[in-house]
Amino acid sequence: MCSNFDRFLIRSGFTLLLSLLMGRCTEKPNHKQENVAAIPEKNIPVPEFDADSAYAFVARQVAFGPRVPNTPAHQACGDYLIGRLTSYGLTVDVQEFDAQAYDGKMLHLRNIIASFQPEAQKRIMLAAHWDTRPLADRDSVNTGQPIDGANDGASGVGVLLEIARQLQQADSLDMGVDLFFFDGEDYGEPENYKPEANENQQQVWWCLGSQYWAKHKHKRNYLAYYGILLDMVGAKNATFYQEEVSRRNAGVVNKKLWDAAHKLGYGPYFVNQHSPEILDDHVYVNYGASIPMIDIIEYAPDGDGYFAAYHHTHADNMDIISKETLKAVGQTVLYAVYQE
Ligand code: AHN
Ligand code: ZN
Repeated sequence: MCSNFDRFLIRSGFTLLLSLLMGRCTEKPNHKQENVAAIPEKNIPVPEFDADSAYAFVARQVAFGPRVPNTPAHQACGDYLIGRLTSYGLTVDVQEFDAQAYDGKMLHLRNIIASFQPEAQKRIMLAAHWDTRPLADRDSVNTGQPIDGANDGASGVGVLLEIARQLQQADSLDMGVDLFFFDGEDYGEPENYKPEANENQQQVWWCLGSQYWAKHKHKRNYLAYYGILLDMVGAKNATFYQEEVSRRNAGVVNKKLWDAAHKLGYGPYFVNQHSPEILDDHVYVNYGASIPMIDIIEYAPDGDGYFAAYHHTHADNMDIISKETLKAVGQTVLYAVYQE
């Protein structure tokens, strides 16, 4: 029997029943399975996702310091991302806007959108958030200090940058790909935050960039076939479960990605079970922009909530980043894109 039900499960008896039926309490997966090269049904060769390159992109972001909105590190990292993406021949749109934070502060934010083959009708959306959390509210020390966000932020961006680099040579692809780097995802209120009596409680303080984009698309009538969000995709021995909002809105996409991962030998990372719903940028893409988007996000079934112990602590640094995990996610996403 499961010993520690997370608070999401406690909140929802239905989810609890469902996850018990789905056998959520099985053994931890073994990550040692060998990778086998696979040829997608379309027979177009899929480029090799270079995990060393992705890792270097993660380290480069961390080297700027925490990418907290309104700081020089945040500004410098945003400029770096725009420079990299432009150098790969992509068309880069930058959405600059100000958004209010839970504490009343005005944040100066940028969503960065890099497009491969911008004229193509059929498009796939890949996304990550590039900002990092301004505090370490799940740590026991220095909780007021910002975190490195090597996994929470930089890992998804690192995978997207490596995909951007690979797309340079993608002359066999006949569709478009848009890489979204959302800002202001992780500026949500602290764990123990007590709202002011007069505070508007309807406002969600997480995902400020995707909330803005859903209301102000970078292109009028923008549409994509589907989307994939990457969040915390670089930790050692990470496990990705099919998250509930993703399943509800883009179940077919979930299946496509999990099937691809298993075919490629990454089954131990992509567990064929469900995880509870999570508030993340895909929520606003699904419900705000009506584009089906899944979230590939680490789920720690044995943790005391959704996330592993490093989450929103100073342990979220380069020490927990694994090239193998970056490879599993990056190669799976590339494979899925090339299958379309
Ligand atoms: C909440 O904790 C409400 N949502 C998680 C989304 C998130 C935070 N992803 C990374 N950091
Ligand atoms: Zn976070």
